[in-house]
Amino acid sequence: MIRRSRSPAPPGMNRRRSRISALPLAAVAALVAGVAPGAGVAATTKRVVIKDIEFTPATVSISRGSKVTWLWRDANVPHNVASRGTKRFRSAGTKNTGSYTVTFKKAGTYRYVCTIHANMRAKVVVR
Ligand SMILES: [Cu+2]
Repeated sequence: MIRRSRSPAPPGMNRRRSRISALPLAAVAALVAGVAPGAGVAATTKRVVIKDIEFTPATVSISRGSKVTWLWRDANVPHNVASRGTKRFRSAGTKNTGSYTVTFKKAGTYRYVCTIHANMRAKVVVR
């Protein structure tokens, strides 16, 4: 049911309405400006898809404080995510579905593998 106002809209109403609809735009602009605590660069989350016995993309570049989320998309082949060297991160066990997220706080190159498929190698570059 539609409720109609009995009196016609007062003059200036259209202008007031457009000013109100401009408010969310200002909020979006503030988000785009990316006010990140501490660092001057906005934190982001990048995705790596695990499919066809590959990490795609093989290299992701992010800024410090950003995240990488790995998404398991190989229904019939289990995989894992395991860092190499001293910078450690490792997904729990091997699996076929789900996701795993790591927050990278320090700059550097983080190489990782799937421990059951020797050819599955990739890296995260944090600036
Ligand atoms: Cu694998």
